[in-house]
Amino acid sequence: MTNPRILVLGTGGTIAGIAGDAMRHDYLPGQIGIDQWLEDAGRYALDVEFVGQQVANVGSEDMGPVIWGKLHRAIAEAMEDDSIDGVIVTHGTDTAEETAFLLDLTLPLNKPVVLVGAMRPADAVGSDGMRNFVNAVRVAAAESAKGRGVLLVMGDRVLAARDARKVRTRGTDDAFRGFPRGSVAIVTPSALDWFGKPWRDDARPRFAFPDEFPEVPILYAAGGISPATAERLLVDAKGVVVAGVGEGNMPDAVRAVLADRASKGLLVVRASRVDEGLVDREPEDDENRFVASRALNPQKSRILAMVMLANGVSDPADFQAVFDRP
Ligand code: DAS
Repeated sequence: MTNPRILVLGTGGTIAGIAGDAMRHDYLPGQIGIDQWLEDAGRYALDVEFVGQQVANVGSEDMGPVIWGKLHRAIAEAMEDDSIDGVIVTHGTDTAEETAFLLDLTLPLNKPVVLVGAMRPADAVGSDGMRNFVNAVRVAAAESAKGRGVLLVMGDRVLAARDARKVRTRGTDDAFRGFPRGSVAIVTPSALDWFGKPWRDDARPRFAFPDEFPEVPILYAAGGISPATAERLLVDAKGVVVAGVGEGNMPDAVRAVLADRASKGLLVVRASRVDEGLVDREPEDDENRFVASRALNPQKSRILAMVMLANGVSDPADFQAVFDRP
């Protein structure tokens, strides 16, 4: 029996970062190349064979369509390559949830795909990167990880891409949580325990990867925010996601601007600035042609909105059906 062969795509982030000293005075993301990283990981005798590819080496605040496109192409090829059993993407934690969700929506997924990052640089006191990576290897090499879409491994937790979100800027054990399902598994270097059965019975891509990403800004609602702010934000926009107060609410004057633009074809998604904020449809959403984000936070609502717009979706009812899908 040969060992599983795992493709590891490096994009940078803190997992590949260097602190410089215990106080992180000289912190820089994306300093360790994937070859060096995999050589270091080789010390742990993981019974897998690694194939490394440096896709980028950036802080994930600079993640976007160009690197997304490179990741999508590399992983789609790996799905067709019988010599690859699973894929790991090392990624900054700041936008990992967005990349994971985008790939979850647009990739063929007949093998495990796992995103992993770190809250502390590789040379920091209490660094978490290599543990997270070894955990990710256990998941990516597991037959039981198939049929679960793209997964994110952080802090001994396995999260579904659709649920994953970064909830803390510091700390290693609970920086990420899954909403609404919580963790779908617990993983350590020596064990992987799933909390349920696979849920993706169709390995085909749900949507085509966008040739071009439409402009979909996020309007962060707050007390007294002006309709003029909304108007300025909507220049060139094909859609807008509202990080609404409470359950996707906004000042009446802003709602009026968005309803007017929605009547002319703008996609308007009501999400919430509240963490773990479920946003369900309101009666006036039909009249306003608004879409409710349900369990998706604003940044993942934007990913879904861009993908659907790029795939030619235009009817609010069609958008809502996909936001509703667990
Ligand atoms: N350096 C930030 C990033 O690249 C944070 C991190 O990776 O944890 O997202």
